[in-house]
Amino acid sequence: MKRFKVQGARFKGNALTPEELRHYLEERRVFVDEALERYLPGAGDPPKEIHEAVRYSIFVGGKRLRPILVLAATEAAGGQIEQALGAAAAIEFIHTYSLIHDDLPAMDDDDFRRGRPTCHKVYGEAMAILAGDALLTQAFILLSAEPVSVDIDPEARLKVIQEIAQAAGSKGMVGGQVVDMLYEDREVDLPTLTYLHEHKTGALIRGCLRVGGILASAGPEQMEALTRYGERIGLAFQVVDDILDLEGSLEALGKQAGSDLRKKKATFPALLGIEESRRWAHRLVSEAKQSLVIFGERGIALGAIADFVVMRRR
Ligand code: GRG
Repeated sequence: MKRFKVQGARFKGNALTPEELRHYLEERRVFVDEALERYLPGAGDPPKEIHEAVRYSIFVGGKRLRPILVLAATEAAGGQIEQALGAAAAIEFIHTYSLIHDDLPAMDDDDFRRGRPTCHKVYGEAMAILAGDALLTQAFILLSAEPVSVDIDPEARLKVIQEIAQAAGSKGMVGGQVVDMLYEDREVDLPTLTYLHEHKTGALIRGCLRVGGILASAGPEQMEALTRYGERIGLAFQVVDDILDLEGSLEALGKQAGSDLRKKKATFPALLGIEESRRWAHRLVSEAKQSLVIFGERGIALGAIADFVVMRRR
C-alpha cells in the first residue's frame, strides 16, 4: 500500500487508523503549543498579573482542535503549515477568550474548564474579564504583525483578519452567545437552536477552514468545499458536545457534566432525543467528508478530524 506524507505525519492507504489519528493530533497539539508559547507575552512581562492569568487559561489544557483545523485546511489546499501557524494561534487565543468569558458568573457561571478551576475562580472576575480582552486583542496583534506573517501576501493577510473578525463578532460567535443568553429558561425550536449553535460554535470552526484556504490561495471550488466541511463539522461538534454534557463526567470532560440540564438550556438531545442526535451528528460528518473529495489524498487528515469530532469523549 502506498505511503505519503502530510508534513510530519505518515499515513498508509486512504484513511487514518485510530492510532495514526491519535498520533497526528498529539503531534499537531505540541506543534501548536510551541507556537502559542512564542506568540504570547511572557509570564513575567509587566503587568505580570494579566499575563499569568492569560497563560493559565491557554496552557491549562485544550485539544487545539481549531488551530489543527486551520493547518489541515491549508495543507488540503496545497499550502505549507508554517504559513498558517500565526493565524492558527490567533484563533486559539480567540477561542480561549470566549471560554473564559463564557465561564464568568454573568454568563454560564462555571467552576471548571479544561480539567482545572476556571480563570475567574483562580484570578478573580475582573482579571478574568481582562484576560479574555487581552487574548482577543493579542489575536489581532499577531494577525497584523511582522515578522510572524512575513511571507503572507498583504491582501491574503487582510482577508484572514476580515474572516476571523466576522467569525468572532456579533454576526458570528458573539451573536450566537447573545441568542444563547436570550433563550435561557425559554422554549427553543430546532431552527433557533440550530442558528444559535451555527453562530456560537460553528462560526469560528467554519472560519478556521476558510482561513486555512485563504492562506493556501485556494480557488473558489476549494473554498466552497472547505466552507461546507466547516459548517457540517461545526454543527456536528455542538451536537456531540450536547450529548457529552448528558453522558460525560467531570473527569472525562474537564468541566462539570449535566450543566445544560441544570441551567435548563435547550440542547439537541432534549429536542430530538439522544439517538436521533447521534444519527444527525454522523450524517453531518459524512456530508463533511463528502466535500473533501476535491482534495484527494491531501484531504485525508481533515477526513480523520471529522471522524474524531463524532468519536471524541471530551
Ligand atoms: C463569551 C463571546 C463569548 C462567546 C462564548 C464558544 C462559546 C461562546 C462558549 C463556550 C460554551 C460551550 C462550552 C460551547 C460548547 C462547544 C464548545 C465551544 C466547547 C469547547 O470547545 P473545545 O471542546 O474546548 O474545543 P478545548 O478546551 O478542547 O479547547
